[in-house]
Amino acid sequence: MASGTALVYDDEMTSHKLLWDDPICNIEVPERLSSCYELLKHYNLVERCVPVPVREGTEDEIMLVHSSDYLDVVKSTKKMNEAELQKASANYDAVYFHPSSYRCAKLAVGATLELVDTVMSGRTRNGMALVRPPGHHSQRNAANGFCLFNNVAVAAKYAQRKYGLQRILIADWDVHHGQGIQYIFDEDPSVLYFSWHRFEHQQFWPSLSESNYDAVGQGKGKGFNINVPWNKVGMGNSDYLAVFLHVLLPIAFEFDPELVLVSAGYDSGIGDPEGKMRATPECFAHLTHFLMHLAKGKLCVVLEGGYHLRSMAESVCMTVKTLLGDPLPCLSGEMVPCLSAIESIHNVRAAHKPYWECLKYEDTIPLQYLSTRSYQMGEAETMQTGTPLVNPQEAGKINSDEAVKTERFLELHMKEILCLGPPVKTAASLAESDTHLLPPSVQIVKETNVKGLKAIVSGFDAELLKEENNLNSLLQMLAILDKIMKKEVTNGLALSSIASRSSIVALRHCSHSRLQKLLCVFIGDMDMKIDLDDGNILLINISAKQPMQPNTKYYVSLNWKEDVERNSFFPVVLGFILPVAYSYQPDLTILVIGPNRSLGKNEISLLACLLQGIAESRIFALIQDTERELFQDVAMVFTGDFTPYFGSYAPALKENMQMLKELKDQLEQKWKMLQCSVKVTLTER
Ligand code: Q9C
Ligand code: ZN
Repeated sequence: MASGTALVYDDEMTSHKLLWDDPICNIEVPERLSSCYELLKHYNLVERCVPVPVREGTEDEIMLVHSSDYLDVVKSTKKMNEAELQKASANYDAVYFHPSSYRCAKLAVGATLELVDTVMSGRTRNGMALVRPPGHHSQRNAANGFCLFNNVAVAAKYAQRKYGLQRILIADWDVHHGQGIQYIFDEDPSVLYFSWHRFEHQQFWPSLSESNYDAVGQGKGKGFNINVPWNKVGMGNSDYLAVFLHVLLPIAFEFDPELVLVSAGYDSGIGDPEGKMRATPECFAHLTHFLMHLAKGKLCVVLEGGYHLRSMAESVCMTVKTLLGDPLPCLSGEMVPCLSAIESIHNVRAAHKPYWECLKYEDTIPLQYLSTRSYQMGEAETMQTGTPLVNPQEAGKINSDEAVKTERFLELHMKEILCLGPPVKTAASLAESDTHLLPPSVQIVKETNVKGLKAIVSGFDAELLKEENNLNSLLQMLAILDKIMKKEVTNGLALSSIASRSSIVALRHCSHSRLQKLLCVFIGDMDMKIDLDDGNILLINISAKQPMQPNTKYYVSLNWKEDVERNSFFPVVLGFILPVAYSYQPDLTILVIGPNRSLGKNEISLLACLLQGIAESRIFALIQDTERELFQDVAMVFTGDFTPYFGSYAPALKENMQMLKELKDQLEQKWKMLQCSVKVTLTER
């Protein structure tokens, strides 16, 4: 399996710059590139990547997307004087040319194609290209919004041609709509294009009606264009997360891409003067982490916008760190999406319902009228959206203050969230004869000097300690948990002949230590009850049996059975388990694979992978000892040696979807990340 992260960069792309005064274009500066690279060096991330040299994209490659007439126009600018450059620039919206623009634009295309080649050939698993000028606004016959050639669109066409790919996902997290990409693939069902963008009911640049949620693609491409309009500024981590969990990821897993390209603009990050959003750098770690689980990990991240130098550079570093497999910082802030974001999500899901199985049981209608009305009415909604970053009256004078404020915020914030991964990622315990099951990087734990086991156990399961075997495996399990809690390792796993009973010991042990909150996802039959009233433990039990207790905020039982080649568990993980887990914000996750597991390998690896996004990636898996193959799979997932394929999307039974919906309805006021639709009642006008 491919490993390693490519970094494609060349400082020659800093030679493209604005030569005259232009208040619109003056933010697209060479330092955008150099400051990202400098910070990557500062965090020692450059040396951990595989360096990939850039090259020029050829004319033929550029013409996969652009007309030869347009190519000639851009080419002609290399010999122009300043007056001619200005005149050529004025033919387009928000564009400047420099004598080196043509060369840099060709390098930006070539850098992106080199990244695709290293990932598609398996020389690296994933990678990032730091390029300028950006690409996603440029069109077949036009430069637009600082973009000359459409780097990512050319890369998609190139990957289709060279590697015969049938399905490519382009995820565009830049704060602007990449209308250029939308136009190029509008009728093409082989490229799924997703973009969220500041829209403000079409008031925001480029102010196109085709940026709205109802532009779903055309002809054969219907359903393969996803637009999420942001109708307010100030969107933050929970809003971005909600869109990934409730819109992009379910559709993307159903689409099942063979390659993922990211139009990675960081103007959607905090402090950006264009975006005015609030997502903090670690949010990009989480977005990256999600996308790493599609297409067997084949992920190419390509820089687009980003105009607050520090914010962008920190976010780029978070992206690269995550590509490298480092543990993720917790997503900061209250995990509650705002009403305007939920409205947008609702509308996109409604618009795409005809095209995607995963949205089939939505009973949604678009909220065009409600949305417009509350936009005009304002008050109630504003309260839930939070205070705007900038008071419009003072916007001009505050702008630079705002940049400085963000700078100071980030100085502190990055120190707070910086989690240096321990040198050994994974610890495990198992019998000597079984050590061949584990990848070599796993630390085998044999220590058994844990104090207080008797005290933990004797109160409720004295029988447990009578057998020597039980005692040893319990002690080893607690030693691993201690290592995780002391941050000596990031994650761990253990086999147990009594997984269900051991899990109770693990939960007790952890809640007696300094940890505040534990998430336990238990797959299989639980044979005992535990107290969950204090909120220290949230237990989700997935079992084929009927639940023995009624569902509450901290005890959720999901009656689900599944063990097939294909996978119908995506809506459960993305639409329920992860929203609840992210809302809860645990300090540690315990995944138990107990007796009579009702899920198969595909569903369990999906859970093991995605649960690594929470609790700073701290996770412990306790696995019934009859499940050696699963133990091996989870070990490979935890060390990061392997990105599994989770099986192709299969529709779930209608009654299962109904049950899931009822559960979401029941809990969405308690775990707010579950919200993905606005309930319209007849009493509302
Ligand atoms: N009144 C990228 O982020 N703003 N391009 C134009 C006109 C242009 C952004 C405002 C913003 C272009 C790649
Ligand atoms: Zn942008």
